[in-house]
Amino acid sequence: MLYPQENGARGRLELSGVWNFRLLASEESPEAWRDKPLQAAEPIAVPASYNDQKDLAAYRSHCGWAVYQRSICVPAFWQGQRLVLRFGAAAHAAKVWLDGRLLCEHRGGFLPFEAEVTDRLTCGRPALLTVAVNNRVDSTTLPVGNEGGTAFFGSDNPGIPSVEAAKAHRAEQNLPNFDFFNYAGLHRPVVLYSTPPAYISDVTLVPELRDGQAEVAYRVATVGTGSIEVTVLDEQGKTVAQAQGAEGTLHIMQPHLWWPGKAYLYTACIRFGEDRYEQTFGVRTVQVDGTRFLINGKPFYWKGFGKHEDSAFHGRGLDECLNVKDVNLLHWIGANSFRTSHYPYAEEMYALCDREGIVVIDETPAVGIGMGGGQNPYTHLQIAEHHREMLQQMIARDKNHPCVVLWSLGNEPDTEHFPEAARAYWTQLYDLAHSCDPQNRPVTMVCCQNHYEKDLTTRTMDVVCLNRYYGWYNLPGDLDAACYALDMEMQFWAKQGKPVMLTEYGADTMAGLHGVVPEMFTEEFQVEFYRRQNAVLDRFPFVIGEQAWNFADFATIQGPMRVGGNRKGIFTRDRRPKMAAYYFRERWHSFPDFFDKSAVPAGGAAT
Ligand code: BDP
Repeated sequence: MLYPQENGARGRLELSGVWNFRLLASEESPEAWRDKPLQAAEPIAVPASYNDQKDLAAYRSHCGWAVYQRSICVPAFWQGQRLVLRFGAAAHAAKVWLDGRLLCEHRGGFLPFEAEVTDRLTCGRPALLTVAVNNRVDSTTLPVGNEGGTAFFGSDNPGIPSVEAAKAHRAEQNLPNFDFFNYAGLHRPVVLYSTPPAYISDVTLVPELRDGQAEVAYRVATVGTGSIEVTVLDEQGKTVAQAQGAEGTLHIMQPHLWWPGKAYLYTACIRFGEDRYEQTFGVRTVQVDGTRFLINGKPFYWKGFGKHEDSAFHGRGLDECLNVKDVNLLHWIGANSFRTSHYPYAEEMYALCDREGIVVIDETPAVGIGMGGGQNPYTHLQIAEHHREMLQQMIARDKNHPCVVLWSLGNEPDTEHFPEAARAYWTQLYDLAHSCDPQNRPVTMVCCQNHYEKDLTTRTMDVVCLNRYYGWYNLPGDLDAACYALDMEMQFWAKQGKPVMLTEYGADTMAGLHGVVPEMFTEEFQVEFYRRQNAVLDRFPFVIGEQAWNFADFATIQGPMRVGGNRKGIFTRDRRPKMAAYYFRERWHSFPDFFDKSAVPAGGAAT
């Protein structure tokens, strides 16, 4: 789906601002408000999560429907244009009405959806826009909810009404099966955009390098009649290639390549009748070769983080200022990459990474695919079809971004207890990702700390991505044992012939808590944790990257394991550096983004 663009042929009306809002009780139906102004409405900012905009437990822990409403008016001078209403993301399910008539419904809280409204709006006349969002997560959603209720420490608490309701799956609770706060609402921009009646509906660009020249295969999808022209401009606005027709090849002589840390963007300017669309792209190649991950033919070493879209007040809502700040902190610390853990991020972030040369692992919202109590998630959860849709939609949305070089099918599913079922489930998604990505990028699935010899799935991926908590959840505090265990596991991966990356490893750290003896939760422990484990990783040539968990502290559900959220950030939630930030800054600036690790002698026993 194309990003809504404002240009000589297309208009874009931002619907960001303060809307009317109301949380609904479980017995209330959002339909009641589809055609009349919300009563007792409260102000709510869009885009943003609603949860932290008012200090009420009801906002924070709401479960079910909430209704947003405002009036919209398309300017009279847009008359004759095709009009589309587009939502960047609405978590997690949405229903949209215009003047009381249902316009569209959507499932999935992290990808855009849109509906044509040309025949539903009269230019120059206001219309009532009502949007209901439902934040429920359960066994049919991605991410997955935990309908069975919280973990009941020490006892199963018989006779407590809320506990009994949860056990009977009747709970009015919304419990995540994942470790980030289940923020909800209209998280990304809502826009009304126009195109001419005959319009460009999709653009696909696939750059290849041949003998030092770029051959960019292109395809333009259109609706209506007209002829297509494509002109490629370089960063100076100079024409470097041209072509006609719906598909073909653009030849760029002596191209500037897109490199991590040194981005270069071309713009494909597409004309189709009255319509125009400008699609930026980079010329770069990506390939897995043995145990190496090659960008433009050179072995790349991943330095970076798992992140979250998370900040004070906005929750998971798009904050472009925060995105710019985060990318600048990535530059400051010497990182070259991050993973969009655990869902596709706002489109604006990928555009920023394209421009800033940050490499991205793009992840679906498939997190929480694992159950307690010996249940098989692959038979118990009803997510397979939804998962396929989310993967296809994510790839369709992000396919042209040069920053995206690896797709992640999901995070930390159970691959150990039902190894054959897991392999079958993930293999069909792996094949689907390869078949629907026009650039055929490598594909991974991020594996949790498990019995890696029993797991049959992780080893089948193009890149082995491991989340490991040696020294934290596993062997807590004992860094000697942790390093020994990590080394032991690496000896296993050495035999698999795949590139391996740590996509998560980390230690909760309270900023300002110090200890001469580095004990858990102190800043000294976090530094020691990474210093010791990185020394192990450095000894293995097939280890192609390290992504610390997490870039910054982030909000989670309350619980005995979390002190005001997850504190594994290298930065605090308000982006102040912990001691480990200086450790990584020194380490990551001390070696380049590209180097041939096969020159490093293979590792031995841990120290
Ligand atoms: C991993 C999850 C991540 C958690 C992290 C942690 O992938 O979402 O936040 O553990 O516990 O298992 O800090």
